[in-house]
Amino acid sequence: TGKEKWPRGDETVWKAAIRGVDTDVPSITKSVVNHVQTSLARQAYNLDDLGAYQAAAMSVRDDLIVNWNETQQHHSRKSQKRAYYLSLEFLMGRTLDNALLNLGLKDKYATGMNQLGFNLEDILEQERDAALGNGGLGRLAACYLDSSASQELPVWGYGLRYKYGIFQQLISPDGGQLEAPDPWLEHDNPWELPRLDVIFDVRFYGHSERLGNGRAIWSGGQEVLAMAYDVMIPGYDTKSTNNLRLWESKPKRGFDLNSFNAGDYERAVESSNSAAAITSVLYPNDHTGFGKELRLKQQYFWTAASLADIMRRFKNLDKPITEFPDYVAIQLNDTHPTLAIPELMRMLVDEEEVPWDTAWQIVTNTFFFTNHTVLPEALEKWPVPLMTTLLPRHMQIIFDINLIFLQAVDKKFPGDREKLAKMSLIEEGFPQSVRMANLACIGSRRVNGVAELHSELVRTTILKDFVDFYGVSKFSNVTNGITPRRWLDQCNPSLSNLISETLKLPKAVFLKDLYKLDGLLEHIDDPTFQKKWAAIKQSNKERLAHHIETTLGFRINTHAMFDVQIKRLHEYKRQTLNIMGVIHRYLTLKDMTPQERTKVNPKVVFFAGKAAPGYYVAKLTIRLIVNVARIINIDPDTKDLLTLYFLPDYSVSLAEVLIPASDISQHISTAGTEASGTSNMKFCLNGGLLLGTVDGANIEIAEEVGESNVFFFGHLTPAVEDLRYQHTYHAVPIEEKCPALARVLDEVAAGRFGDGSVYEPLLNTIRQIDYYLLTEDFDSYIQALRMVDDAYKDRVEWIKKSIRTTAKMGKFSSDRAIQDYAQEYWNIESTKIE
Ligand code: GL7
Repeated sequence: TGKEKWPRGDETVWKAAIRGVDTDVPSITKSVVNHVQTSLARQAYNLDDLGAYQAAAMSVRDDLIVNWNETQQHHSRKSQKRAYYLSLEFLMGRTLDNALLNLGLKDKYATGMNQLGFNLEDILEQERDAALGNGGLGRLAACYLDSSASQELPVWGYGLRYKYGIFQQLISPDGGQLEAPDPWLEHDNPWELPRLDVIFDVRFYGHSERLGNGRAIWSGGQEVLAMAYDVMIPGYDTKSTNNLRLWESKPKRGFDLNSFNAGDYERAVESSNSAAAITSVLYPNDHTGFGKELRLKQQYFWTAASLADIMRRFKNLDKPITEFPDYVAIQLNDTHPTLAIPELMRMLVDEEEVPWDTAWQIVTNTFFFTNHTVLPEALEKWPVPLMTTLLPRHMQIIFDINLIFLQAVDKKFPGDREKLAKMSLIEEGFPQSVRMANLACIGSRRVNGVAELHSELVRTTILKDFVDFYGVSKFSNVTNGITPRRWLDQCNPSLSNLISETLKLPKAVFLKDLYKLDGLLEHIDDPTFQKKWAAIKQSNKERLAHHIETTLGFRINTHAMFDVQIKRLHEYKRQTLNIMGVIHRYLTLKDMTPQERTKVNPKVVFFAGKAAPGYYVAKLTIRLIVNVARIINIDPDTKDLLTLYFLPDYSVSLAEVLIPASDISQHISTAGTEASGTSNMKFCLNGGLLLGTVDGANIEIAEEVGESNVFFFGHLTPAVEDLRYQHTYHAVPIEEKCPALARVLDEVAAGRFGDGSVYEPLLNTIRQIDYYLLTEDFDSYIQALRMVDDAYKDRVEWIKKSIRTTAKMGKFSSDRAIQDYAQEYWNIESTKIE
């Protein structure tokens, strides 16, 4: 406001000394060298690329801190309502390149580093990915942070600072997946600021004593400390810089002094180790609700610390507690943070002495819940005995919420016992368990799915009874989005430049309003533009080939069509369908005469993705892919026409090289199983075409680009249930239903790609129940692949499809998605940081 008094000393001296963001090249080199000398304590003459990266990162960080401080002060001064995005995963990838782009300093740093004898591109490669996530859900959170900051919205992320991110994937000599830890913090992380002053106590175990007035006292047990690390999130083309706060667990006492004095050193450090373990590792499972005690501990630790922090910030505003929802909106990214609901109840009722009903009013106006999957195995359930031991007060609160809720249900649907049983927060069984999705649903103001079809499935399947109870308006859709800064400008700078030149618009215009890409359609028939477009795709294919040759030693034919499937290995995503399709293509090629083969388009198929370490069938699929590659890539009859690569250790950074190089990418989940998918959007934004099922966001992509620009195949969602029923009760032998697939399976079993018996369990998933319906979709899949081949032969048409696809991606910017959340759900406003 300018009215505050300068706290101490001479204001003019302070003001002259306060650092602004100095953006001229000499200031940049000065700051980098300064960090080399002081922060790194190294000499300029023996600096390597890693040191240069670290110094450049710290120099950029200085700028971010200035903006970040100003942004936070500004939001506080204006007492603005803020939104908090609680996510157990933030899959950030690398930061330096993104920060430079968002700050508009990339060229200047390139020049400055060049003057110091370094190549910026090489330096960028030194950074390790921050891989605090499994896949789509975690990367979505990262895109949403970028969009929030870019749109100048007061949004914070809250997550955990795992010491080890998602495991590194190695391929063993037999072709299987091996896991190694990801010690990503080994080289120090310049992008985080430890906040020694932001520390909270978090309690586990102990006992809860009811006081008779609705309140209780929870005491005893184990207390650990949550310490904050702040990660600055720069907006694009704005000063606005948001915060991602990650919690680290620490022991409350370094060690137990009594045991120490008694000489029992192991015992002395035991509790300290158990406290530190809470944030030691990211769980490498996705789409699974199966969790262990440590996972529940992580969830509570994180939600308790985050809520304590949010409450403290709210209290600084000096407003009545009933106004909490006017200043705070909390988005629950899937059910993982659902404990925030009973935790806020506990804080309000037990600590703030708010009456139960008022507290529930506050809670249900604060939270918003996003569901990310309808797969039954992913619905989180926690055993009541575990919850009672670990969080005795929360278990009481959940029972109380349930009692009141079920009374209301009974009133609305008198005597409908089945409904009560289905809607209860407690699932009967041995033991009983707490249904987290039900709790998230009733404790939130709104519930949303992540694509139109998915949101409809949420309404009509997993949360149907809740729709009947609350009415449909509580349940809506926000289709996912991706940030065009990283997924166009950063990963494909030449395409971004061409778009800018063609539209005659500065990049900042279309990178902030992606609908502007629509203007490309005017140029779609211009042969010069088409040539430039095709040349960029070609150079991206060469960039990928170069990357593969330098990292793995394979030489890739860049004149072939590049066909890419990159995502977590999961049966529902059907990498098996793809590999069976590859084998089918191989067998077909083998059956051809040399003359016939001359008419075939060469193709290179890429796979990448990790399997959950305990997911046997998924790991077997990787092994099959690798071993098929080993055979077909050296077959002299076919190797010029078909090769296959499994690229190990898929990551955000690898995606940034793969996606711009793709001609066609595969999104082939069984209809109704992939909630949205987000890489489909990334491929399309980079001019890659899509081969997919009528599922998730594929449908909305087709609505935008036109069905003739997408290669669709397979059964539709409504058919899936009936087909599964038939598979169970009226199974038709695979030889009859799908001879082409039967032949492929037989070849695998017969040992054409190494010991066939190894793959029996995988083949049986298809031969027996075939839950994911490969036998139903295989023929139409092969037909779709053929259509892709035919379409690719007409290069001009293909390029036009590619241009059209990019041009119609406006809807899929995460800026649009985050605006939906901000306006429809959180009710927060943008503010310019001057
Ligand atoms: C997922 C969905 O499977 C995926 O389709 C979606 O795009 C993503 C983000 O909404 O969320 N759900 C889920 O549990 N994981 C996902 O990636 C792990």
